[in-house]
Amino acid sequence: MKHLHISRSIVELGLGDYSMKGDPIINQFRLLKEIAGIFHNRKLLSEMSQETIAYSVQSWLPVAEGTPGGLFFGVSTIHPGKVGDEYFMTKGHFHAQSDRAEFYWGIQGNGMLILMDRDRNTWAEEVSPGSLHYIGGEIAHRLANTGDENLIVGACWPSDAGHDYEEIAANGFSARLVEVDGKPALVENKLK
Ligand code: S6P
Ligand code: ZN
Repeated sequence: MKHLHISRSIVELGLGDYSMKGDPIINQFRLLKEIAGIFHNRKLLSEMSQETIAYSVQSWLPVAEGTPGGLFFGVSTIHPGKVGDEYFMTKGHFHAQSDRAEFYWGIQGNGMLILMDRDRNTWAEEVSPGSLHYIGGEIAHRLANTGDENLIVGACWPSDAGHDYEEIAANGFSARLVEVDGKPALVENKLK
């Protein structure tokens, strides 16, 4: 950062598919075998190809994780597919600093943002290109792809939010998003 110096940004977004390009980009892939526990029908899942990529996440963390006052940026791509009648989805999490909020926005494809509060009330918002979603603090969030193409979703969240995956890993959401009569529906999920 030199005085009077002009440069390009170090990260660029491909506005077609929103792929992020640049040095500091982190690429993560979640295979079915790594997230098996989130799906209801483990037997069906065990008969599917375990190496299938369920979703990938590109992120740019311009400051160290945990830094107060900074922002992180990410693009999540959830692949189309189902385990039985349950759509491919992300693990889902609360934020570790649980009052930290987040924005999501739909870029490509169709899906649902599944939300759950601390009292385990669960609801969902439809995600499609241009949909914008404010996820308040204390709200667990998860994306599911209900279409037949990739669901691509942008995200921006505070650099000190962190992730708490444990509560969802232990108890799940209180509802599952499944296909009923050809359409997505939330159905009650009993505590394990
Ligand atoms: C981070 C933000 C997203 C998710 C991504 C994958 O706070 O909500 O970048 O990390 O959608 O979901 P998950 O639940 O596997 O982290
Ligand atoms: Zn989050």
